[in-house]
Amino acid sequence: MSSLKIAVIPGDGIGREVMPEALRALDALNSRHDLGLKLDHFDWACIEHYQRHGDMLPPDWFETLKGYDAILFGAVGWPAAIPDHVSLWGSLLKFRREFDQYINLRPVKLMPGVACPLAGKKPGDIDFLVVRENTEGEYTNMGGRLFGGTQREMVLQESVFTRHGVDRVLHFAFKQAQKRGRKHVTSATKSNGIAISMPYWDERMKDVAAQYPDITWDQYHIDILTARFVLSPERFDVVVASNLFGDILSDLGPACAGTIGIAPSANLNPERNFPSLFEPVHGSAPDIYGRNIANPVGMIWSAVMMLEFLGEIQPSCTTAANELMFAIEKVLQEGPHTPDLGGQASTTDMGKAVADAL
Ligand code: GGG
Repeated sequence: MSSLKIAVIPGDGIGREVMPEALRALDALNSRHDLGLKLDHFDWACIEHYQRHGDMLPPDWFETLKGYDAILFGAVGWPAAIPDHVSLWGSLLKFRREFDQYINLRPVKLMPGVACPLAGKKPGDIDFLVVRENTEGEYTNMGGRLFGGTQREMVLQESVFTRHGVDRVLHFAFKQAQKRGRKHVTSATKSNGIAISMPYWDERMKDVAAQYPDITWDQYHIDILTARFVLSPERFDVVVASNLFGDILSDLGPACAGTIGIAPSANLNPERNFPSLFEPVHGSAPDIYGRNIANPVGMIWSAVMMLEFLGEIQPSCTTAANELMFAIEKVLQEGPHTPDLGGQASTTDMGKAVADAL
């Protein structure tokens, strides 16, 4: 059996606390199923690496990582030391762009055992996928500042929407809908206010949708869509959105489903020309770092998504993914729970409980 090379990057803040819990579960599964996972650790983060070298990553990071089968990533950001845009563009966004991880797949699900803040919703009512465009859109570092420090100060920020980039994420969303029960895609734009790029997205949506007659679809302006997420989340199946809108929706969705602490994500290069990256939706949360109270489930569930992805090349990983998901479900139902879920357990307690449930 060939080995699967995994690069482990805990990153900053609570990324360093939740990552060991995902590794605890992976270690158990690796020996039980002989998965052949070979894990290498990289301490590339704001504290230490940036402070010592003046950069988030070493110059040879691309060559170092490109041969890996997957990257397991914790979180990025330590704004007390490094501005957030410097750390994000210096690491996570480099991975997404240079490894062409153009899909950011973020499942949103109300799980049994998790209290829903929306009145009357039960498991099954909230179960959709956010498909976020991940390499272009509003996330650019193109633009500039003119007349700095004067009354005429002016700041410009460009967005980029290419036909290639928009079409491929729309096709991916429709293909995901084909695998699901309700077979519906919702597109998020803001075409009345953002008058060039968003009508273009709508135009491509109409064109791509016509190629999937088995899938129904609709589109909303992002403002009313956020209201619908809160008022009637059961209407959504697959939601496809630009980089910024997808980021916002994939924080709002898990918050509607109880906690962002359990939300996973997969940054995919579906063609497997480069490694894909798996990370919790939450960030580094400096406000709670060091207290061992972060929910480890978002990180562990991201490891499930990694195993599912690897399962297409090594079937034993699919079995392991199913077992790990089952263990997460058990702990969400029975506890112990971290404070975001109303409990008093530590990150370590909850992570150990997931590993014990395997
Ligand atoms: N684990 C995810 C993480 O560190 N997120 C930080 C963040 O702000 N990400 C922005 C993004 O996903 O675009």
